[in-house]
Amino acid sequence: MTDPLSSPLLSLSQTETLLDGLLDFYPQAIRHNQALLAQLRQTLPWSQDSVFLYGRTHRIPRLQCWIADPGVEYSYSGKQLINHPWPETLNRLRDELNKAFGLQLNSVLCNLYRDGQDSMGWHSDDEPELGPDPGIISVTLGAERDFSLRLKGTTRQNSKLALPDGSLLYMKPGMQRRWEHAVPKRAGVSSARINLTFREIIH
Ligand SMILES: O=C(O)CCC(=O)C(=O)O
Repeated sequence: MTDPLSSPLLSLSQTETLLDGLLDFYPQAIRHNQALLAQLRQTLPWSQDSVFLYGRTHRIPRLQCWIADPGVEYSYSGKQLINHPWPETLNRLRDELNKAFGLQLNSVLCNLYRDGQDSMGWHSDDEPELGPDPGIISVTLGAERDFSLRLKGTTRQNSKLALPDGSLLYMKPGMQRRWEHAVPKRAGVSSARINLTFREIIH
């Protein structure tokens, strides 16, 4: 029998362009999303890491796992992530994304939001390892959560987008220079969400 997860990318035909062309939203891009979520939740080596911020160590409010080609390393908030090898399914998805978007993605940061109490604070993906203008692909599996956006230098949310199960965002070169994003807590969400941000680390 063919593996139902052998080709996870479904369709990139339905798209909405936001933030003056810096963000493309594909609401239904991934197939077998529920099976993929269950497989990744069970098999990835998730951990709740700590970061050093404002002079203190904090446990992050979610689980995460860093997967990358050998030797590809990444740190944020003073913490170097442990590099894990590609599972078959994510490697295939990465290959499909590279072909579809003309990128050279060599890593993926996986985040597991166990329920609506897990979250991610305001930031932009602008670490030096990503180069000055990265293109980043973000895939959502499971519970719908809000993706909040604000212009750098402002303190209030300017825009938000609800990201449904199986959706994909292409954060294009230029977006990380101008915009910050966050995934706030959401009351009433009791199920899990996995987010996969595929990145190209430049050495
Ligand atoms: O979970 C999300 O949609 C956002 C993830 C994110 O911002 C990140 O990995 O840097």
